[in-house]
Order: sequence, then structure tokens, then C-alpha cells
Amino acid sequence: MAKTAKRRKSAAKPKPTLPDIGKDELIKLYRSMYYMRRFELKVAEMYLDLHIGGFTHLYIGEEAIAAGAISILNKDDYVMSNYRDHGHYLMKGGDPNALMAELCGKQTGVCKGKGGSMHLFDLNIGFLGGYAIVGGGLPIALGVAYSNKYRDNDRVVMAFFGDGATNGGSFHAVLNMAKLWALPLVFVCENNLWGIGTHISRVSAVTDLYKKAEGHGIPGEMVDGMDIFAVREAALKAVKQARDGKGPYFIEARTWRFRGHSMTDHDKYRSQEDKQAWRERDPIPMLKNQLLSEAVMTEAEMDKLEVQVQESINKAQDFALESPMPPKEALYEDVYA
Ligand SMILES: Cc1ncc(C[n+]2csc(CCOP(=O)(O)OP(=O)(O)O)c2C)c(N)n1
Repeated sequence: MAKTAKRRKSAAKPKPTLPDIGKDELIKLYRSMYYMRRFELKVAEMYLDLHIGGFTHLYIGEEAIAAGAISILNKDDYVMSNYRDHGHYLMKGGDPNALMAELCGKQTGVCKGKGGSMHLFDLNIGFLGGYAIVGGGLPIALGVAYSNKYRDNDRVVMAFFGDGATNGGSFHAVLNMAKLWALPLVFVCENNLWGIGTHISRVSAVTDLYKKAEGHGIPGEMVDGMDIFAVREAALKAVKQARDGKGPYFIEARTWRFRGHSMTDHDKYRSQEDKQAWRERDPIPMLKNQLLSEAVMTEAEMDKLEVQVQESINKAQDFALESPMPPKEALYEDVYA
């Protein structure tokens, strides 16, 4: 009797299954997240070896958001990022060699070594930056979305920002105009609950951040940012609405950065319990286990994929280390006066 009851209980809670989006897409999504993770682990190593200087903010823990949301964009759509931008850049089709070189301040970098971690920019892939100012990219994203609408070119802008940005004035000005003009703009708030060492509850009167968008008449939703498929689903809906001329959409993805705010932050302010609880929801091993247990990939295929990713990242490291520093004359190039 007890056994039957137990069996019934487990039958009522089926294990989540993978969505029906095809084997290739599932593997691509896993590879993207794994690539971002391994790339940034290499960045951390290079930083500690003093090859990278200045502020460097890692995206480790939040990869399911970039992978889920950016994977559904077209090549000619735009992504606006903030200072935690390595993952967004890679997902939009950025060159890992040029990224590593940029982080090392080399001439072969994305911005010829003059931008660094927080100021990546590459219009060829529709990557609009890289901004050090919290919320600083949002008015620019608005302008690009306006230009898309004006030119009637069918392109969407997807703007990423942290929870901290939603307390600033420009955030609200941008939401207001985006709605008023029905612009093709998708807001993706990566709510990792902390702005450096300050918990969201100490700085925001409203902590369900998608509700701030409701105040501007913008539809939105909260999704689990550790669930790549939940993010992807929301992004599909958001982008369709934006592309159909129905205006902006707001996605709040709840997430957690696994590291300190930046490479120099020792992260003493968050509790071990919280850190542990979120680590257990790491989207990368979660998807890996699902791909293996649902026989989408064999162990051997998984090993091969992971080795190939690491080889590509090692190549980026070699490329960056072997690249020259910009010449002195470069100081006078690309200067607006
Ligand atoms: C306008 C502005 N104010 C303050 C800062 C300093 N600052 C840098 S990062 C940061 C925290 C932002 O947190 P959040 O937007 O939640 O993003 P996260 O770092 O968590 O990804 C602050 C206050 C800044 N760069 N720009």
C-alpha cells in the first residue's frame, strides 16, 4: 500500500523533459552556454596572471539568459549590453580571438585594444556595446530601435541590463518612449538580485521588476533565468511581438552571478546558503545531464564537444598573447575632436 502511494507520488511529478526543438538546436544551446563558461574561466586565469587589467565583470552563472534569448535573434538584429558583456558578445556571433585580444589590450582586439572588457563594440555583428554606466546603453538601444522602425527594416533590438539599472531615471524615460512609439525593442533584465554588495530589497521599492514595465503599459513576465528553455520561450514571444510592430516587451530573468561583482570583488556580502542553493541550479550541468539522460548525446559525443570548445578557447588565448600591443601612434587614431 505504502509502495503504491509512493509510486503515485513520484508519477505526479514527472522529470522535466527537453523541448521538441530538434537535436541540433539542443546541442547548439548547450555548446553556447558551455563555451561562455569555459571562456570566462580562462579570462579569470588570464586576469590573475596579469595579462588582463582594469575592471572585468564575469557573466558566470547567468549564461542561460544570453544563450536562450540571443539564440533566437536574426543575424541582422541588434544586441545592446552592459559591462557584463562577454557572453552577450560571443552569443551574437563575436570572434573569441578578437575578444580575448581586446581583454589583453592588443591591437587585434574587437576595438583595437582600446575598449577593454566593458567597451566591446562590433557593428558588423549588430553588437552595440559594452557600457560602463549602469543603464547607459538603454537610451542608445531606444535610438537604434527608433531607427529600425523609421527605416521599416524589420530588425529588433534586444537590450540587456541588470536589476540596478531599473532604479535610474533614463530607464523609465526609455520605457515610456519605447511604448509610446511602439518600438521593436525587447528588454531583458538580468535580475541577479544584487548590485555589487547591495541587495535589491534595499534599493528598489518594487522587487518584481517586470511590474515596473507594466507601469509604462509594456507587457512582460518573470522567468527562471537558470532555465534556458524558459528564457528562450519568453524571448520568442517578445521578439515576435516586437517584429510584428506591436511594440516592446519586458523579460525579467531571475538569476545569480556565481562570482563577485568583478574580478576584484571578494564577494563577502552574500550568504553561503544562498550561494550553495543557486549553484545547485547551475544551468550548464543541468542541461548536460538532461542531454545525456534523454540520449540526445552520448558520453563520447559530449566529451568531444567539450574538448573542441576548450581547444578553441586555448587558441584564443594563444592568439591574444601573441598579438602585438597597439603602436604609440594609435593614440591619435579614432579620436573625435
Ligand atoms: C550610473 C551609474 N551609477 C553607478 C555605477 C557604479 N556601479 C557599477 S556596477 C553597479 C551595480 C549595478 O548592478 P546591476 O545593474 O544589478 O547589474 P549587475 O552588476 O548585478 O549585473 C554600480 C552601482 C555606474 N557604473 N553607473
